[in-house]
Amino acid sequence: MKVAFGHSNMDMDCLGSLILVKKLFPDYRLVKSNLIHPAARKLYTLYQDYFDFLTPQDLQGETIENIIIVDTCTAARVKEYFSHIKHSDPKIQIFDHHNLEQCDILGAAVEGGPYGATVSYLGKLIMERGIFLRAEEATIALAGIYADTGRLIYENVRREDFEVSAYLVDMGASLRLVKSFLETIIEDDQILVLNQLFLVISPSVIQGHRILLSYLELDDQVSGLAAVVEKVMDIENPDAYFAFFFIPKKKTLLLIARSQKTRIDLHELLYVYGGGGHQFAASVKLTNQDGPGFYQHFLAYLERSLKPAIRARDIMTRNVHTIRDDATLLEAALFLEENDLTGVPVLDAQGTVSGFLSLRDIMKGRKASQMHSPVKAYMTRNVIISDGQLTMREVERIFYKHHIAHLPIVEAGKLVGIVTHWDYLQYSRRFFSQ
Ligand SMILES: [Mn+2]
Repeated sequence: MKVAFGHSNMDMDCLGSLILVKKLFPDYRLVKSNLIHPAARKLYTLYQDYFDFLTPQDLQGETIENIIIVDTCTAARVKEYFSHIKHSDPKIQIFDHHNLEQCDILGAAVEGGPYGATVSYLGKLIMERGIFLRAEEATIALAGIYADTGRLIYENVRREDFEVSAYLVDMGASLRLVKSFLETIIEDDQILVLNQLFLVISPSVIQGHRILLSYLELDDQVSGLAAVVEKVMDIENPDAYFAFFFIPKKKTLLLIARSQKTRIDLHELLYVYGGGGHQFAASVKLTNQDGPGFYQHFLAYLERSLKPAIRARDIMTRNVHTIRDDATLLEAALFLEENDLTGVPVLDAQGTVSGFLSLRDIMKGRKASQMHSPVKAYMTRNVIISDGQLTMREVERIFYKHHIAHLPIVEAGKLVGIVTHWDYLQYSRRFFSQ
């Protein structure tokens, strides 16, 4: 017998990968996990016939020659299947997009790459072999890519994710259905928790990061809490969110964390407590806990452990071009052109920033035929300046609020740098909101 399965608690990438395995390797039977991830439950319920799954229990007593594992290379995540596979020495082939070097499934051949989803890797094979898919199969597969890539916007996205998505749309994948499968807040108790969270979340600034915290006691376990936390994240847009859920009667504490800054590495932060995940999403479950006590303890830990946020001084351009306020507009125009600038801080005789001169100001002078007038006659006098301590969020706000493209940074009365749109965009591109 040849079988294929994914990790326990199957998600949509897992299900999408399995549907493609079935096309690529028709002589394999698919095996389902006894647990379906809440986010994949709707898709699974509606399409279970297409998979024609065996259960892990069905493997009992069978001789298994070949196994394909999708979407994981971690032994602990496929234990529920192997505990039923006895008296077999199967050849194992893995298709995955996680950290393949860390594979701990012994003797397995590992194939894949750093794609956004395992579906994308298998989809490439499907494309290379010119295999056609039914609209239903294409829809299931596309849901897998969209789920694992946040609709093709997460940092893990590669061009292959787009290529395979395009192919799946060609094969008739329904974007309308995919969208409905991606809706993660489905259950009434999730909505209830969402509403309760808005009453208890407290924003705070730790090491310059905007951090959201919440502590909520629940009567019992609620499934799909991670989706609720992500919803809050979407709406509130903090740098990171730490949501504590405590079930007093079970003395169980669940901490779900999400971040959108590389500087706040959640895996690293929660690893200490035996939890983990990855950089931007991690969780930890603790038993035998005093809920409020742990919450307080964790706050102190955060204050100590968070790396300070990037500030204006870290990204500003240091050697700032400036112009004296007694220079003529003509000189200023030439100066800007020579240095390829759209604006420049103006200094008075004492070297203090007294204004800002932009191309627009020069234009006004040109229209009035006043190019021999001094800069100070046409410069903008109410310059918005700041010190280097500003966080990136504050810089961004100043740009929007005052419609400016240059922010001179002044410390102890001296101009020490300037932050422009360009600096900000460079930083966002390279560091993704540090
Ligand atoms: Mn995956």
